[in-house]
Amino acid sequence: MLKTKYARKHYEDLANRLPWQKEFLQSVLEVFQSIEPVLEEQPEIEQNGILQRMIEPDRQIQFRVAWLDDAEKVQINTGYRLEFNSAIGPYKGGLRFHPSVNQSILKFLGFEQVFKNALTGLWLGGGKGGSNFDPHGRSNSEIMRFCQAFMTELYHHIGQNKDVPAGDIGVGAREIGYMFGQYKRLANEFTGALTGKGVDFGGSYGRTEATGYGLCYFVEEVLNKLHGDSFAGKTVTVSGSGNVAIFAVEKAQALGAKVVTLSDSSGFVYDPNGIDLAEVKQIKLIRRGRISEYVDTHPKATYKADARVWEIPCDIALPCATQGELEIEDAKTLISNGVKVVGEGANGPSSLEAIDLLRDNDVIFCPGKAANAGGVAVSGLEMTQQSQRLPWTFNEVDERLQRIMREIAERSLTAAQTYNRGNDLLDGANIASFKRVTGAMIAQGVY
Ligand code: NDP
Ligand code: 2IT
Repeated sequence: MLKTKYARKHYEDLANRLPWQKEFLQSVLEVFQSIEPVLEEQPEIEQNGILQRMIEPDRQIQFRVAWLDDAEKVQINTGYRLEFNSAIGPYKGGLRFHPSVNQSILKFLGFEQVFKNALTGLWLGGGKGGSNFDPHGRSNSEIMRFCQAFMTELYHHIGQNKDVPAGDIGVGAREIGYMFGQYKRLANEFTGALTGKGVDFGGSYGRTEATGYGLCYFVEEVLNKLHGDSFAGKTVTVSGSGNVAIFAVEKAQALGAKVVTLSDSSGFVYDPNGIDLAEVKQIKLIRRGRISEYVDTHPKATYKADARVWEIPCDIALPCATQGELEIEDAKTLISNGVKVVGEGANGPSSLEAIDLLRDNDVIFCPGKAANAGGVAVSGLEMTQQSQRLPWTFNEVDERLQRIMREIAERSLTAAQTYNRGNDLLDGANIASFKRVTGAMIAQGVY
């Protein structure tokens, strides 16, 4: 638990005030636990009320989204944008369309985003938004009408220098395209109020691949630095089968690993010969199907319903689906099967108990706020290119992404070592990003 009185008081106040916001409370506790040595060293943090200001979003916007389905029936969803912290740049973070979206999940994601964005070294504040809309089974026209209705309200709150949303679960290039079209119509100007756009209209090459590729660059760097090792020859399990998972598989394979699993919310596939990514892209990106369809064309692979991929032995585990997908029992299984690295492609996939157990067993734990920052980093590069009105090549973006992921690893390890936390990447990432945001908040005065 928390040792310093200041951190404990504000965590307990939050837990008493908002006990139902479990996801948010977990992420606040995790950060507070890491940064306690900084509180002791810098009394000005308490004097400036930084912790209580940091856990209260600058602004929480909630709105009705009304739209017509294909049967011309009125459908109603709730839309949100949480503008969390703008100390180091305009609010920046994804939009999630999933039935589970609520205030607590968005607060946890927005809070994480503040620190993640600080780690990239770019000028990006933190925010998150979305809707409880479920895109599964909806026609293309329904998706378009929903996106347009959603943007009709969100439009009032965003802008290239104010708040710049992007994709997340359920929001990819198609949805960003529809939302950008609606934004452009309403604003009557072509500005970069969203990232993840098509490369022909203000988007960056490499944004689609950035989170998955960045995750692998980060894991490769850390493996190299800490163990003189790499992906080559390793067995890797990946969960999820969306944007992050697919491009994590692509890069892990390119770096010489054998990836043997992918999953979705219904179950997972295990292919002992290694996942055939061309087939996965057909199923997921072209047909928008389910991962279970993989076994139709790959008879040596197996599909298991209602189960998690972590039961399959691996050297490197990459959770790339969603929060709460790697719990204590999963961590025990991974450890007993000899896992060496857990790299979080998703936001908050591991429970605090699972993280502690992994760290206690010398598994290299790469926290999402560091390991999956490649997506938002390339979003930041997209903003730069749009301001310059000059697109960069894929290789130029990819080289910058590699450099940013190496720098995040370096910043996290240096902070951990400076505060006597050994090579602990979670504490290091939290400390490095907290110090950057804190410094900016203090410099800008109380508001
Ligand atoms: P996608 O919508 O492309 O894919 C999500 C995948 O996760 C799908 O396979 C989906 O399966 C699965 N999934 C979603 N919810 C659940 C659930 N409750 N239980 C089990 N599986 C689930 O999203 P992304 O790949 O973009 O995002 C994945 C994760 O990565 C999220 O945590 C996101 O916040 C994080 N992230 C994304 C970034 C990006 O650039 N897109 C950047 C950084 C982090 P199903 O179809 O069955 O729902
Ligand atoms: O969680 C994340 O970092 C994202 N969904 C990407 C955010 C962004 O603005 O690109």
